[in-house]
Amino acid sequence: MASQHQALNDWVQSVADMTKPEAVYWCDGSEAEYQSICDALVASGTFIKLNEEKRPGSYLCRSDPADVARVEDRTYICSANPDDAGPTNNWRDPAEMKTLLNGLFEGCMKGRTMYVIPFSMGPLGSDIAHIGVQITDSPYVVVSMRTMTRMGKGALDVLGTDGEFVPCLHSIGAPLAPGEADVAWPCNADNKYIVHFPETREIWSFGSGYGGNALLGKKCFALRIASAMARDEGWLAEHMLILGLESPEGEKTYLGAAFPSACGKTNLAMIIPPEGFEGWKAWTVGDDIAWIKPDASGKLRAINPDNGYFGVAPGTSYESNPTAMKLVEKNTIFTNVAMTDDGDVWWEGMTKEPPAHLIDWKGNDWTPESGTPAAHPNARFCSPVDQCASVDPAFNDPAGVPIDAFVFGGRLSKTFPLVYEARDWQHGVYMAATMGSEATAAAENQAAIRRDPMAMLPFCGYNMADYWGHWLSFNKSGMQLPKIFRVNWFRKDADGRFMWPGFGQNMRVMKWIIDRVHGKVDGIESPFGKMPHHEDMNWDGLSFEKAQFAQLMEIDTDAAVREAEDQRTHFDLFDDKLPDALEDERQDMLRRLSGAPAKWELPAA
Ligand code: TSX
Ligand code: MN
Repeated sequence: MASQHQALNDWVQSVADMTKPEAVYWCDGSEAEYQSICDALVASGTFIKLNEEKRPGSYLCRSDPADVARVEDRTYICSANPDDAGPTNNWRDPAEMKTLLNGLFEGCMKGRTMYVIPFSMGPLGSDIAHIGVQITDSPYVVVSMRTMTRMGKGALDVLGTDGEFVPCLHSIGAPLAPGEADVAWPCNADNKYIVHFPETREIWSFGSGYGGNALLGKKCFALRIASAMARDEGWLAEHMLILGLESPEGEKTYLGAAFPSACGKTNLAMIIPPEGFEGWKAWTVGDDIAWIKPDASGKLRAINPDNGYFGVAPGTSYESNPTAMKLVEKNTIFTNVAMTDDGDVWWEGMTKEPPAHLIDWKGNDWTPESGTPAAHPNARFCSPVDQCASVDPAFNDPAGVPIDAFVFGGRLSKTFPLVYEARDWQHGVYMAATMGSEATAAAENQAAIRRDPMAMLPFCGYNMADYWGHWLSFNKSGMQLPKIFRVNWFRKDADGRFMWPGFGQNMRVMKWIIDRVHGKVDGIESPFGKMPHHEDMNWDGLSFEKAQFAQLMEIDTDAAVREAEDQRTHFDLFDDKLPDALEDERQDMLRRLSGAPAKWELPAA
């Protein structure tokens, strides 16, 4: 046995007895180990080595076309009481689910190697970090976990002889009979189960090799299980990027920001200050997940539990996110992107003109006339954090970084201004609990908001209403709470054009936010919350007139009332579990709107 930890060794042995692999291998996390597994994946046909000149140290992997994304309808929260999973999760009885899983896992690794992956989510030994051990029969998962986590011997050392770890059991569910030939992406077509036991802090995942279904440290552990741990222990596990903004004077302010998918979260995490922000720097702590704990003085401190980026490739370009493009220049595992004739990668949105010929994500010839996407829309890059040019110097600081603001966003074409600030913590929790994005524009005049509270809808490991209660519970004496903001980069004018240039220009909004944090500017009271004066924003390098800004910030009172009424159907889902404070805030919002003019506008001076 390769560990000093008896309970871990016993668990590994019991899993081997159940799954019956051909071999058991303990990962040490070394470079040599990574390279030899990548070489084996090339030899077996799962990986294609990319052109060493164009994309050094990088590989292309094509998944089974039926195994391309997280499977939310096959994702379960198994708590003793269904109320503890809540109406937004799939619940199953823990004992019944264990029986089902035991059946599926029996002999499921026959003919394969069972890998044991000790890993730390967060800096090794940090008080905010936690240890997991993933067992998997997928070598693709092993090399991806090495990039995405602090994996191997260091994690075992932290674990010692009796440390706590979250057991993460994964199988692709595709045993090999003696002599049976393998396929490039084995998985289970009939049975996929992504199962969480928050009360015993266990994860069992069966049947899929892809992303969040299989790299269990990320969504399964760092969000679903960790959110339940955080509830019990008084901290927060959030679906947030962490961004550090440094002024020319060297003052540094960190914020956490949560957005639903397709809002450009990774782009914001790697924002480059535009013209007019000379001397400013933006630093990336994380692009996806934040673990946030109050310190002894009541200040919230955050770490990024990840050690790499598992980002959506399509849409990423030197124009939209040069830092991400440089990040993936080398030592990157690409999954389901297209391959160029010279052994490099391509995806939709990378260049204005597509190449004349590609091999698409399914391995077929592709030309611009093909009429199908060359890369799968959920194609991914998996790259190590230290290749990110903007990585924050405090990325590995075990103490984390102090958080001064939380920012919540959505993709909303109407009604919602560019930025506004919560009146207090409780109002901010209400703003975050009601956030969401427009369901993709099918019927333009009836764009319903798909609610995604705190961007945690698919990731909260317990009842969402209790989660809101947990957020509200931070509002107590002795805490130094961050200010809370809502932003919307996606408002459109009557002609359907984006009213805000977005991308690097969002730095102007970020600067107003940190000026508010440091008490350098006032906010104007509006029915939604506090808003910036035009003259309190830095407009150097961008012509954005006062009248244009007023339009971007205006509130159509009827539309806002309809929004507040629509929030009631969202709240109704949670019955009597809904914290009273949130309904109180909704009523306050309606009261403010009842006293507002038909069209609320920023005051002229
Ligand atoms: O990522 C985006 N961000 C955040 C950047 C820090 N995107 C990309 C879409 C999400 C995947 C955006 N798209 C943003 C944004 O702020 N804003 C928009 C909308 C937009 C699109 C194109 C333009 C402007 C705004 N083009 C021109 O103005 C020329
Ligand atoms: Mn995410």
